[in-house]
Amino acid sequence: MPARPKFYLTTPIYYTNGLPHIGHTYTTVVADVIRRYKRMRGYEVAMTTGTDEHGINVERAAKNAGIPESEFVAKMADAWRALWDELGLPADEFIRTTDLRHVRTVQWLFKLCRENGYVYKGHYTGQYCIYDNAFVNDAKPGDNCPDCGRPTETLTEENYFFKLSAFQKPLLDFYKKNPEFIQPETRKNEIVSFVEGGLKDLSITRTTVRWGIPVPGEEPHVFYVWFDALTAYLSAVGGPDYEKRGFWPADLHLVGKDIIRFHSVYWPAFLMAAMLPLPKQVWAHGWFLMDASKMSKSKGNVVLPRPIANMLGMDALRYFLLREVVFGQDGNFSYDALVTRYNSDLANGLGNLASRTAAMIEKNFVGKIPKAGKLQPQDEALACETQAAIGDVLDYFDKMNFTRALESLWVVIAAADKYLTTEKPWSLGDSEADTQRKAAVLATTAELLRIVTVLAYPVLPDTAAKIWTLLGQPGSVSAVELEGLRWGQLASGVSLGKPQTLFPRLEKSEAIERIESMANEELNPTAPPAPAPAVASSTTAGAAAATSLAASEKIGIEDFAKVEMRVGQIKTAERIVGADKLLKLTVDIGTEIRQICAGIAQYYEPDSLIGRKVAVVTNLAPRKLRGVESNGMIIAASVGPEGRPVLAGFPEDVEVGARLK
Ligand code: ME8
Repeated sequence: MPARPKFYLTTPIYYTNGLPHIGHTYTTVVADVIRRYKRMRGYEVAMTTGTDEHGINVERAAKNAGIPESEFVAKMADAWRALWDELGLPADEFIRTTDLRHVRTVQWLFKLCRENGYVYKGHYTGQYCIYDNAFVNDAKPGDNCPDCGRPTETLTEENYFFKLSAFQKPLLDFYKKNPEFIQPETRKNEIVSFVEGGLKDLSITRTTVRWGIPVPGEEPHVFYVWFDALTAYLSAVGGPDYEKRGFWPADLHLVGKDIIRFHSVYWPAFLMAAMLPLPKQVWAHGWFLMDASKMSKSKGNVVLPRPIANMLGMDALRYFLLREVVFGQDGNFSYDALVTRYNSDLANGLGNLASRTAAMIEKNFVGKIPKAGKLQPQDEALACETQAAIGDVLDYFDKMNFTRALESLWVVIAAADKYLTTEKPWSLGDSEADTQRKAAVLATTAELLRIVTVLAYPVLPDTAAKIWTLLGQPGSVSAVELEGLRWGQLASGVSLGKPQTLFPRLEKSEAIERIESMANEELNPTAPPAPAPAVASSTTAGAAAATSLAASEKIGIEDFAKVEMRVGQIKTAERIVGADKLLKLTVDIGTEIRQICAGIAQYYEPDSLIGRKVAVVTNLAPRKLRGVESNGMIIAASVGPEGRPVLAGFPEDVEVGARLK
């Protein structure tokens, strides 16, 4: 058997001073989709992701955590790796920039660049924050430090420089010869004009940073940010021995638009200087925004992947990320749009088509896929439409136009729904002619479903595997070769697998409240669980992972003392549009008036609450519930199997603001 061609793709090597949010998940999901797609097209694929572990920010974060840097980054790298595994996005190569194989590769690359005359020692002058011990990029004399707000000082230190200026022409020539190197086109134009504007040499080592890869024989120099981080792509597939593995040069670097310049200017220049092969393509996607701004933990607008995967299933999140926003453009993330798509496209669309097709075959053909027999023009028309969609979808996948690929598939699903509605196989009787007609209609629908399933696999791997089993098809759907996918290959006579609900329909507001509640718990792990808006568990797709202390586990008084509770008095109360269970309250806690959301709307009329004295947890981190900020928590008993909230109160009159101990 001839060796399969190799395909190597990467995500960025993510910083370890935080944990993955939906933005990081997006890039990694796309990488996984391409990996699965390329495997179905006959490639041997390697996908690298990893962690960027050096630099001043990590030095600081470790100091805050009171542990050595090496311990801090090891914990963070474990957490990143574990989350990718849990979400079904495991790396083929997980590279850490503290791995020895990476350290050696960076030092080797530096040696090559230096031997070829592209590295020199010089002095870097910039604004330095003596309190944070770091240079402040882009600051001018007189500017304050953006982190601590204190004045910066002008400082000069010895650095190694990379002669980036020597690569202006070689880079422009390279872009011209390889017009697809930078994608999408708009980004390419930006980069070309940036390079045409002239390139300054780049400082690639620091003597004021301690936590980094040492420059051999040149201590205290350590490599600085991009020379270190970008090289990880090469370290992951053999470093100096890259030829043995055969995966370098990379076929595709997937990045967000924030780091396109480093990947399409610095990285090819470093490799040119070292006379190493250059990657074939850099693809920059846009940002997922929350409330039209970039996500950040301090703004409280970070969307986490795990609660969504737990509630809707990872396939639903993958589908949404790829379907909602055209790859390359920015888009807004909203739970509302997510659950809407889940219900319309997955539950009512694909899920419904699969389950009704299987149910009709079960009922009419004792659960065995019938042979199509004699066809009518409308059956053949649907076959032609589906066959044509195969070419379109593959073409869209090749062009990384995932939105269009999925749209095309859902057009086919809609055509099948319409076909069933027109042909009405359920209204046919048991005569031979009617039975033959039912066989033709159901075999046609099952064949369409088989093709949709194969094509959807890269985006919906779990669902596709389930439908494949449901249709009783041989082997694994992931092993189907896309090259040979044609109408007419459905295995007939085989028995259907056990029916199962693929995407149970969800009540939107309940689903959102549940996701938000899980996200709040993940973001504030020490906070006691919110008076959670209860969700009927029969509607949840995944195991909702609400972790709380086991009833028998004891805490010390010092743990209890961390929770500050006070007597509060409710001043106003109103319902929140679109959130059936939540009330928005303003509560006087003695020192201030707080806005607090409480999941009690189904049991308390807003007006009945005004003036009521309640127990309030006052030192919870603020969080958003259905987009409304909640700054504290009202204590309520949870009564009965449905968890009916009953507000804690005070039989004697108490002063507002009194502390509960
Ligand atoms: O930049 N929308 O790491 P990083 C879409 N260590 N994608 C997003 C996103 C959002 N809101 N937020 C983050 C670094 N991303 C360097 C990279 S590579 C040699 C070194 C994704 O942890 C997107 O891929 O800040 C972006 O480029 C990347 O995460 C930045 O991750």
